[in-house]
Formats: sequence, C-alpha cells, structure tokens
Amino acid sequence: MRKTFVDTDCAIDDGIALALLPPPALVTTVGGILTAQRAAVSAHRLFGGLSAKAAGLDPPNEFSPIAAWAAGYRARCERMLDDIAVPAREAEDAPRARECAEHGAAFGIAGHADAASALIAAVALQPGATLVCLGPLSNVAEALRREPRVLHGLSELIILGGAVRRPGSAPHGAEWNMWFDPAAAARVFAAAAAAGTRLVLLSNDVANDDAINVHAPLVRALCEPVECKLPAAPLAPAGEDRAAARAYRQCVARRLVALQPEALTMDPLAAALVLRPSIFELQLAHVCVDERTGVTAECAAGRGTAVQLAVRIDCGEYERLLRDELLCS
Ligand SMILES: [Ca+2]
Repeated sequence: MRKTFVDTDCAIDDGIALALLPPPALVTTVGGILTAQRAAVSAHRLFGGLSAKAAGLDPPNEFSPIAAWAAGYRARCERMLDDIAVPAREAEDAPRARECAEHGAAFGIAGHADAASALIAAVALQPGATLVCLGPLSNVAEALRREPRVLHGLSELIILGGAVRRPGSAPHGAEWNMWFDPAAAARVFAAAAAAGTRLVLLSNDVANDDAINVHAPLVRALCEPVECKLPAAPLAPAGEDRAAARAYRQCVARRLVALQPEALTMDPLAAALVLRPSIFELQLAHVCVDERTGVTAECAAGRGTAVQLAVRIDCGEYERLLRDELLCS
C-alpha cells in the first residue's frame, strides 16, 4: 500500500476518511469547514496521540452572509464533534487539547513549526507518497511558496474539491474547498501542471452526488453500536497493535456515520480512491481555476492543468468497500 499524507479540515466526513485510510505518514490540519485550530482539536478528539505541533493556515475567505449555509454547517459539525462519545474524546486531557487549539496539529512528523514545514519535511523524508487534500489548499500553497519543488517529491496529488461539469454550492458556483482559498487553489493546480504531478480531482461531479446512494440497511448496520477501545496509537503507521488500531478506527468511522450518514458521499470517497482506485472512472480533463472565485472550469487542452477527473463511481463496489473496511474484523 502506498504511503499517504493527508491535509484536512477535519469535519465529520474527513474523520470518516481518516478512519478508512491506512494510517497516513503525516496528517496536517487546514482551515475550511472548521478553522485550522478546531480541525486540530477535532483530529485529536477522534484519534488522540498527536505527535507534533503544526499550525495549519486559515483561508482568506471567511463565512459572510452569502455563505450562511456553510456557517450553519460549521456550527453543527462543531457541536457534533464536541459531543461525540469515543474514547479519545473521553480520555482527552485539557492541557493537550488547549495546546492543539493554539498550535494546530500534525501526526507523524515531530518538531515542525507548522503544517507547511511538516509537509515539506515529510516529502523530503518519504518521497513518492500520495498527498490527499480534504480541505482548502492553503497549506499546500504555502509549502509551494517556501519550497517550489515540493510537488516533485510526490507521486500523486488527490484533491477532494472543485466543481467541473456540475456547479458547486459555494458562491459563483464554486465548490467550498476551492472557494475558501481560490488563490491557493490556482497556485496548486498551476504548480501541479508545471511539475507534471499526477493530479486526481474528486470534484462535485462525483462527490456530494445524490446518485451515491448508500443503501439504508448498510447505513443501519454501520450505525449499530460497536465496542470502542482506545489503542496506544490509533493512527500510528503499522505498529504492534495493528488490529486494535484498525478496530478503533472502524469504531470512530461508524460513530461518525451515525452522526451524519450523508458524509459518506463526501471526503470518504478520497479514501476509497486510495484503497480501490478501480471503482472510479477517471477521464482526462483540462481544468482552469479562477484565482478570485475558486471556480474550476474545463478549458481547452494546452491551457489549465491536465487532471484525471473522477466522473463516475461504482456505487455497489463502494458499498462493498465500506462493508469490508468498517464491518469486517
Ligand atoms: Ca474536508
């Protein structure tokens, strides 16, 4: 299984994605649906065991009256994550949570001042990984500003965001992750084109689609109570208590699904793309990003960035993956 780095705004759907993925070699937090600091607290409450500080960036676009839906969604997410009953949340020690709130958090890389430097260090230490971006691209753009060749050290960039062939629900028809920090999105897409990095785009063309109908019996089975025991290092890469860590991640994912079943049509798809790429149909597309609005539009070949655009998912296979990963021990 290839190595992954994950950058996340750690809402409910991100938590499910993190629980589904094999333990990433690096997790950093970024502001989006949650602020970077709240995302760090959220990651800590779900998985515990943060090993280093790494403050993520908050994007320039903040919620305005036009984005009332997103502000309401943020408040709902914060409430649910405040109340979630998982052992890491219950074992949370107040000073550690305060530290996360102040500094953000990274798993996997110690001793870095912020998310961008943790990412640069991780790429240098472990070249050839896949970077999975589950939030706005602010941290990646900042890493590029400091180290213009940072994408050269990745084998692949998976971006959950954009709305290419269907409009998104953010202002101007953008998708939220791109809308929060349009300049960062434009920068990262341009840099991926220049570096020749394979970019797989999981945009609104697949994500958030009503066509992804996870059937009620499976959702009910996922929502059934399950025992949840906190291992020493729930997100640690391949440790001694691998089975215990997997059982714990299953439990976290299932409690998050119970909170918000529709989250299965969002960020967890990026985990599915890592675990079983064959269940997606990808098409080559050229995508231009508007640096003022974050709108991602298809443009002529030779312009924009060549991406592998996910245009379809095999829903039956996605359900099989959820069953295998979350219901089987
Ligand atoms: Ca997210």
